[in-house]
Parts: sequence; structure tokens; C-alpha cells
Amino acid sequence: MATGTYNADSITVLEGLEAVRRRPGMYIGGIDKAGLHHLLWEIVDNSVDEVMNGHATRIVVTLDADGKTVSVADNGRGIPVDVHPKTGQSALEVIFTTLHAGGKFDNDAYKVAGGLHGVGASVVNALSTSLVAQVRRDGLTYTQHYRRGKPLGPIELGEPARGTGTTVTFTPDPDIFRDAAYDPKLIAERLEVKTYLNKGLVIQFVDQKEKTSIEFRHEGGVADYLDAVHQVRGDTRVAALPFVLEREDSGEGLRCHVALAWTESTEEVIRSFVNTIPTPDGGTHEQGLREAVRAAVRRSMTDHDLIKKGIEVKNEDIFEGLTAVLSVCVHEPQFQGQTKGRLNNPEVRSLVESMVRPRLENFLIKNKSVADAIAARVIQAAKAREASRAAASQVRRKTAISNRLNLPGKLHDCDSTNPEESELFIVEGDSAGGSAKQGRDRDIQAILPLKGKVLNAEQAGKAKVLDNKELTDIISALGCGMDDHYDPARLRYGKIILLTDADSDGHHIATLLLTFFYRHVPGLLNDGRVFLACPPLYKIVWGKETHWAADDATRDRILAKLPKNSKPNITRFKGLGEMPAPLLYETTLDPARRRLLRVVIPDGDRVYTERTVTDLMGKEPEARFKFIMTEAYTAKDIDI
Ligand code: TSJ
Repeated sequence: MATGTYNADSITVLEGLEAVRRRPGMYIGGIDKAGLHHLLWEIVDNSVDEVMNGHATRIVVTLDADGKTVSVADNGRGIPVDVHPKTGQSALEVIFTTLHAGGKFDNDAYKVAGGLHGVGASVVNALSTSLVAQVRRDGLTYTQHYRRGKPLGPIELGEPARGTGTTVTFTPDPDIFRDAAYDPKLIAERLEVKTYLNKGLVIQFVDQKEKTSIEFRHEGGVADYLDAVHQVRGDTRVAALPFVLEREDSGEGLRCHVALAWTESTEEVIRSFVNTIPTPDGGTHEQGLREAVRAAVRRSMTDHDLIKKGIEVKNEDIFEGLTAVLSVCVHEPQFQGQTKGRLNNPEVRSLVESMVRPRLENFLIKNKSVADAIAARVIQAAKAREASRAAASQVRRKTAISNRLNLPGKLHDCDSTNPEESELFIVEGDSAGGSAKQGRDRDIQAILPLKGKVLNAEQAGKAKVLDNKELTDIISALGCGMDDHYDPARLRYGKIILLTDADSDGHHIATLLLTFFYRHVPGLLNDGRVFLACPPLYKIVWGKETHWAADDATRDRILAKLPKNSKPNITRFKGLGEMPAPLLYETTLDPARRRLLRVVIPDGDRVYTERTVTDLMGKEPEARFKFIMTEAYTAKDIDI
């Protein structure tokens, strides 16, 4: 079959493929792990395109036991194999041997979606030691073999075939990719996202090394995907959201699916896609969405008279805690940036904006309680921002020795005197305090270990509170005074973070501290300054991967995602004191990697909060019992 003369007339083609092999980074971004996976995304995207065009419903991706060879199969129409009269080549051969073949073949009937992302099947072919393309059409099987981009012979006719479809199997060239091993987790994640973005699409992933097979299918679309993002991040949603919009506008040639919600997280998280390809660097579609959200929320806050006097709402306040999944399909996407992670088509911005804004505005008019909750979240963000600015403007007042003289002896203060950047960790127990002291970033992180018992402020009079060393130490460290003497301008730390064990004793201590704050320094809670740290309870090591879980549910979720029969090593930390200092920093203290839960008093729900604190922390055991019995059903909704 393989003949040396077969491809003698395709000199320019070979030159093109030689260029790919000489400078692979130019075509796939790099020859690292990301570049290696890019080859697979490229092939998968071609099958997904056949699905999006309505010609296929099922894709099977198989990772060989060698961890390097992958195959992608779909049940689409099958790549055309008949020989083109003018060129003497089949579509199949053209797309595998010609750079940027997409769109040029057969009067645009042949459009390779992966090519949308820049490279195309020929690049994958050029960078593979072996590639086999198999097409099932007209009851027959057609196969062509390639090595490093060159055909080893013409298309071969094989067995009779049932149905139609395309299967491509390739092995990345180890001369190009130093580490040519695929990461099954990364593959599974990417494939699952594809099924969120294409309702009805079924993708099966077979890992022959682990002997596992997973089938992904998500009929709920972007709304389900947003749920999953919140699940993984542990985010708490504000109000009865998400807002979901699924529009196909054939006139404009745009499809736009959006799900969005606000959460208590202070981050803004937008997962955006163009033709189901991730755009981690955003672009014009994200700009359109943000503009729509900004305008609709402002309008709703004005119309419903939800802007509070004396509080200026900035755009950044509207986006705090916003989480969204945005999936658009456009005809000729222009990707930008080194890794092609940003959409650049200017027209898409206004298309998305005009699709989303009026519908989101309508939604907020019809759902007043949701609009109220969003407004409350925005105002909370504005307050926190203004409070930290006010604190910052008081820096000079804080440098005074007078302030430092009164600090409690067990406080390990930070070097910074700028409240805006400094943080106070209130840590349960001496040994945990030691780990935290060693592991912290001394520049901005102060540690206050709690030694004795924390008083239940709900059951004690003010005199008793003033007598409790643990609580008065906290107030001295904070510098802001309490009750009538509370002065936020004297607050010495912008964030007050409770760090307690992830067990019931730890939760109890955190509750006692929150009760004290609620009764005696509620301004701290109103300004969004109090946080709970999330120390891990479990460490899960599987091969080269390490995961952390703060509770049993998270642990179970992580374990469920590992391939069947894998035997991960699970460590349970008995307490924070057990954790080595560097590990504590890495998982819980480091501002870049940790997760914090901001403690808030739900706006508009003050009466409920008041009753809850009285019932739960007060002297009447019967009220406590009643609360537990009525809330047990909805326990998943209790955020602290
Ligand atoms: F391009 C590729 F090699 F990367 C690739 C393409 C890899 C895989 C796994 C699948 C595909 C692919 C291509 N699946 N389905 C198609 N469909 C077509 O190429 C096709 C078939 C028929 C017609 C037609 O007009 O009859 C048009 C197209 C684009």
C-alpha cells in the first residue's frame, strides 16, 4: 500500500507541513502539555461541529492504554471521500494534508470548525507519528493512513459499514512533545463542558489504561453548567437565580445562551465560549454581556427605587459575585492573543448586549424579589468598598504608638499598618495559632490565638462581656471599640478572618464569635469585614494529583470524579494544629489560593436573623430545639 511515489505531486503541501514541524509553537501555542492537548481539542471540535450542524448526536473519545494514542469517533455524515475532478484529491486527503484547508473546499460546503480555532486537522496530522482516518459512508469503510503528515497511500476500501461517521486515531510525535502523555482528567473535564453547551449531545470517554468509561450528557444546558460551577466552587447563590436566556437569532447569525446569578463570593466568574470553544481571556461577547448586566441592574435599581441614600454604586459593585456562563455561536469568529483565548469580532458586542439587556430588564421587572436581592448584594459590595476606603484614609491615625501600646500580648501583629491590605486571623487553640504564626505572610497577616473559652455573648450582660479576656483581646486588636464606642475609622484590619477547626467544636467557637460581633460590633458584619476561613479536612492524593476537601460532601464529590477502581490516599486532619505551617499557608492563608466565606446579615431579613440568633444562642433550649426541627429540612440553605 505505501508507495514512495504516491505523494510526489504534493510538494507545496509537504513544505507546509514541514513548516508546522519546524515551528509547532506557531500553530498550537507550544509543545508543552497544553499544546499536546490542543491536538485532541482540535479533532474533537471537528466532531462537535458536525453535531452543531445537526448531523451527529454521539462522540466517543478513547484514550489508549499507552496514554498517548487517542481516537475520536462520531456518527455524523462522514468526511467526503470522493476524488475532486480538478485536484485529483479527496476532501479527506485535502483536510489532512493542506494547511488551513477549512472553508476552501467544495464551495464552502466544507467548513472545519476546529479550523475556526486556527489550526486544523493537517497540523494534528503533521505532529503525529501515526494518524488513521476512517470514514463510514454509503455502507462502506474508507481508511487512509498517514505518518508525520504524509499519506502512506491512497484511501483504502474496507469492510462494509453500518451507519455513517468519522473516526480519527492519532499518536502525537514524541520527537515534538517531550511528555506525550494525555491527562484523562483534563480530557474528561473538557468533554463534559461540551455536553453542557450542546443539549442532547452524548460524549463517551473511554480510558483503556484505567479500564473506565464515562458518558456525559446534560440536557439542562448552560443553567446546569452554572449549577456545576457553583457546586465545585462551593458558592452560595443570592436569590432565586439563575436568569437563563437561550436565543437563536438566525437573522443575525448568532446563537446566544446565558445563565447568570450572583453569589456571596467576592469574585466575578464568567465562563465564556465561542462555538463551544473556551475563551478564558474574554472578548467582545463578554463585553456585551457585562454591558447588558450593568445597564439592566442599574435600571432596575433606579426604577424600583433601590439605590440607598449616601451610597454611591460603582460598576465594580454590580459585578462583585456575578457568576455567568455565556455561550455564543458566530459565523466567522476571530480569535486573538497568544493562545487564541479572546474573541475579537467587534459586531458581537452589541449583538449580545441587545439580546440580553431587554430580557434581563424584563425579568427584573417581573421578579421584584430577585431584583431586591440583587440590589442588596450590590449595595453590600458598595458598602464594603467604601468602608475599606474610609479605613485606608485613616492610616496615619494608626501609626501612633498609643494604638500599639494597648495591643494584647498574644497578638502576632503584621508589619503593614495599612488596614486596607492587612488581615487578622482569629485562631482557635494554641497549636493551631503556632502553625498559623509560622505559615502566615507576616507583611499583611496578623494572628490572634484564642486560649480560653469564648463567652456566649447572647446569654451574658455587657459587664460580663467586658470581663471576658478573649473578647476584650479581640476588641483591642481590632482597635475599633465596641457598642456605642464603635468607630470603623480606627479598625486596624480590613479583613477579620475566623480560623477554626473543620469540626463541630470549631463551628461552635465560630458561632460564639459571630454572636459577639452581631451583638456588640454589628458594623463589622454590615460592612462585610468578617470572613470564615476554609481549612481543609481531607487531603486526597491520587497519583500526581492532590485535592483538598473542607467537608465530607466535597471529599465525596472529588472521589466520585476519580476513575473507578482508583485507590487514592486520603488523609484526615484532626485539627489545624496538626497541619504543617507551609501546608496551612498553601491551603488556607494564601490570598491567591484560599477560599473565604464572607459572613453577611441578609438585607431585608433582619427580623429573621434577630429571631434566629435569639433562639439559637439564647437561654431557652426549647426555642433552639424548635429551630433545629424546622430548619433541618432546608439545612443546605443555611450559610453559617
Ligand atoms: F477534520 C477532522 F479530521 F479533524 C475530523 C473531522 C475529525 C473527526 C473525528 C471528525 C470529523 C468530521 C467531519 N466529522 N464529521 C464531519 N463531517 C464532514 O466533514 C462533512 C460531511 C459531509 C458533508 C456534506 O456536505 O455532505 C460536509 C461535511 C463538512
